[in-house]
Amino acid sequence: MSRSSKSGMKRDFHLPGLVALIFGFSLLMSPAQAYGPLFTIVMEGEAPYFFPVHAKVPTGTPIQWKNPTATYHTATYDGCVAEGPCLFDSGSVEPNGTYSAPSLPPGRYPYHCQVHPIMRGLLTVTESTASPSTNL
Ligand SMILES: [Cu+2]
Repeated sequence: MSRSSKSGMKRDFHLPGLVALIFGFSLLMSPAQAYGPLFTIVMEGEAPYFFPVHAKVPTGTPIQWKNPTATYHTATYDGCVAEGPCLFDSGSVEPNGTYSAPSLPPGRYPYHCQVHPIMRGLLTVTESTASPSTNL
């Protein structure tokens, strides 16, 4: 399993900042909440297939898809197979593999899995700097 996008980490934190950082990372490990530098979307073998199925993140947040299943999946922006620009396409993400999205401007990005068209998700990148949310 490869990890990336740790560029937000710095070593010159004062102690409260360091504690906040560690707390942020522990929240990141929980699938229900994701604060901090990296927003993770989990590929799943059953509905809703992408979790959270509607991810809403502020612009600039690194976004990663993680595949803990035993089969290959993709996270392919719908524009890649329809008319329009192909803003992101993971290609095949192997079991236990990850894919990091390129930085995206604010907007709505419906995407799907090319291997399993039933797998559909929506990524919304907002202009605000509010905390990431899984709410609609
Ligand atoms: Cu799939």
